[in-house]
Amino acid sequence: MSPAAYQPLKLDGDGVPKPASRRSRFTAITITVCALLVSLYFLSPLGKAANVYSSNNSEYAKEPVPSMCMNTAPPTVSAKANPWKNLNVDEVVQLRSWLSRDELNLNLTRSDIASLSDNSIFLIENVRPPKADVLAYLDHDGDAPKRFARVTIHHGAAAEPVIRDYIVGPLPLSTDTTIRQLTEIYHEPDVPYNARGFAQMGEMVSAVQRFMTPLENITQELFGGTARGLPNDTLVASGAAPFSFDGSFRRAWLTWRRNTAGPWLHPLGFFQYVSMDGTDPSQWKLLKVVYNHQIFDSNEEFIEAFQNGTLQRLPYPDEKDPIWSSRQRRGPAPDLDDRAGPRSVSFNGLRYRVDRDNQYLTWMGWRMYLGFDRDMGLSLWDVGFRGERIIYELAPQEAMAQYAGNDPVQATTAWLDRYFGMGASVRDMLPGYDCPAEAQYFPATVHTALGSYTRERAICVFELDTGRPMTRHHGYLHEHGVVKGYAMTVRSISTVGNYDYLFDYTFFVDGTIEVRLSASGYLQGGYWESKQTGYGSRIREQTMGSLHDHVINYKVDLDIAGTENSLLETTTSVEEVTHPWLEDDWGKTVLQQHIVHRYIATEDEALLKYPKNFQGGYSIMNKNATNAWGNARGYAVHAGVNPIHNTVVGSKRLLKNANWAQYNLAVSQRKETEPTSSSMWNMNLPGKPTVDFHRFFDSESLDQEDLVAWISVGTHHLPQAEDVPNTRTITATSSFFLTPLNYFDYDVSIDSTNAILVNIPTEAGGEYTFEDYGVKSDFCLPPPVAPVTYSNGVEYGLDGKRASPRTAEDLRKNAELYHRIKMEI
Ligand SMILES: [Cu+2]
Repeated sequence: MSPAAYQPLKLDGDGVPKPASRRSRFTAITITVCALLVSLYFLSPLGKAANVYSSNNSEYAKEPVPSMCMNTAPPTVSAKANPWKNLNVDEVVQLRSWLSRDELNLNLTRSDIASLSDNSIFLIENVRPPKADVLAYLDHDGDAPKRFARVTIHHGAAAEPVIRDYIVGPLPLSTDTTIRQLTEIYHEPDVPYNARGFAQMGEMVSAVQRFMTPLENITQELFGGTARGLPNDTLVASGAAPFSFDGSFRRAWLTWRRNTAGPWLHPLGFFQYVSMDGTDPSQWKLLKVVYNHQIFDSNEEFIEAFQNGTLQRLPYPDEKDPIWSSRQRRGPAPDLDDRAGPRSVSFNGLRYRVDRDNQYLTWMGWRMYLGFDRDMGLSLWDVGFRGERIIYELAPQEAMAQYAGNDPVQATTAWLDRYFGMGASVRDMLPGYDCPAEAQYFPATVHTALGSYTRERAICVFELDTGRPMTRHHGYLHEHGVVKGYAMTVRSISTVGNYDYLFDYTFFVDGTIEVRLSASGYLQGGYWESKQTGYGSRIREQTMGSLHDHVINYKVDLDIAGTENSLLETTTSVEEVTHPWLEDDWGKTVLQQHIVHRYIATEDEALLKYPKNFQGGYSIMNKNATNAWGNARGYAVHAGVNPIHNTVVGSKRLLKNANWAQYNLAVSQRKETEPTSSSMWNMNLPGKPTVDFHRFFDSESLDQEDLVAWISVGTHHLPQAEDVPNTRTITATSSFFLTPLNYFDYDVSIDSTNAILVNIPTEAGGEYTFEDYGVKSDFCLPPPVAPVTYSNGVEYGLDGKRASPRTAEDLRKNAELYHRIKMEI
């Protein structure tokens, strides 16, 4: 039995709780019964009053008992219609039907039954409207921007199969609606078919079955498992990317693993290199087999070596302790860990307002709209503070992970996870675990080739006492006090195969924003043997974690006092100077530091790294807007945790498709034709990327122009035993801050009334008094924490009708195979 979680509190006349004195078992039972009765009263229609104390006739009747906290829903706010809201399911269904009309000659086959040699729709979603239209709408009461859809079509039936994007609109569909190819945002007008995304994995099944069936007896003997396409298969495969260099081929290394909890940590050291060239899977070929550093050009050669005894074998897989790679608890729990930990409760009611329909929220002077898309999930728009826009768009762009190792998969893997879709990989969060118990949730709807789905808990919002003062000082003349360190976080989590990405946007009362990306989930484990030394760390008998870098890029379209901004470089250097007043014992010179400001004139100088020792930094300023002290107003990019960039530059598998990863930040002129630093096809086109980031930088002026900062975060991931079972978000995390730089005339957090000012006694030995600006925390009974519930969301077929719930096996296939090309055959 656990000890009592807390001692009941007595309340004195002014409602201040005091620790309980002696209590008998009888009185403890009595107060429990009283509290229950009072709670029932306030839950009944009679008990409407909030935050008042009540009493009854029992022994404890004289002691006030708090009522239930009544207002647990967030206050509302009414925003203009969200210009970035995604299309709804009906609109997408209507668009599919509109696109299928004969007169368009698109010759489309339903995506859920299309083969690779058919034309089919891969994606339909909203187009983000031009900024000028949105600003006219939001700032000048102009018309709502016209809505358009972006449509991605796989032209598998073309003589030269190709992928094309189209713009369809305006919406809603009418006789004015037209379709045209979207090329202006890409550096290559047509996307090679070999760079295509996966709609479903069926195309791989038959091919891989051909490659594995002849090996059934051998895999049983070497690995204790088989992959025959049966429900009880014990081996699963995963492909490594990229699949192509320039679109002229589509090939992948498959690595085989045991089909158990956390299969990513159960590699077998068995690899097959397969060709997926062309649209006929029956023609796909097995090109190589690699096992224990022995290379075979065919299955037949491999079988021959196995049968004639020349195959040098790896140790039989370790099958002991199957829970080690699961998330089941193990080991003794720490002292007092049987008690639930603390949770925060907004006793006075939530302090942020929401407009659920428009996915809009405000908190402590902040405002923002939320957007959500297939490629990168959550994005923030029109982020303002104290009535002024600071950021037009804040959106992740791409997530890179480049590996190293002495095996065909780890040595060649370079993921760009936009390919799999951060939005498509968003999962419902676990209330009270992924976000604090009182967090509010926003839904997101994503459209895919096979239909649409809505997840109710795709985004959470919560306010938290950071437990650390925003500012404080101890002093004597109205100098002693604290401003509370409250923060509001907007979060979304995407599980892309083995990894879980936590996207956090945290807002502070001084005008600072922290953008943070944390990772958890499973390592992409490699097979441990001594030749892997130097490429990671052994984490189990036959498993290693492989060395890799993560770099994630964000688009930050800052608008400081308008759209005309400049890029300021600040550096501090050391100087030795002579001053006339230095005629003293210390000599005539002094060494000191010195600030140098320089505006960076053009994009040519704007591919940037943080200065050594962080002596200075970069900020977006408006030269024509000054604060009261004559300083240009601005926002600084401040490095947060793990301010790294990519280590390996120039590798062929990331040659030109993720050049932003080389820098901590880069600043370019904002253009409608350069909306994003990557594309879903970039992963498979390192030699000929659809979006070539370096081409944004073409000598254009950065002097009082609309600027975009492309800011990266990341981690050098040197895996270790503590990555098992899952990587920890406390160190596998990276962030940057956007913080006011002479934007205000003073630190505006001092305006907060959630603060205290200490008055020292006027007489010696007198009592301290406090100014708390009338803000007092209420005392009410928070509602019980609701039991955890979970949902996989609502799925819609291509016809817009709700699909039947999936079985666990089907859910797993649908999630994992799509995102990490994991196949069960
Ligand atoms: Cu990692």
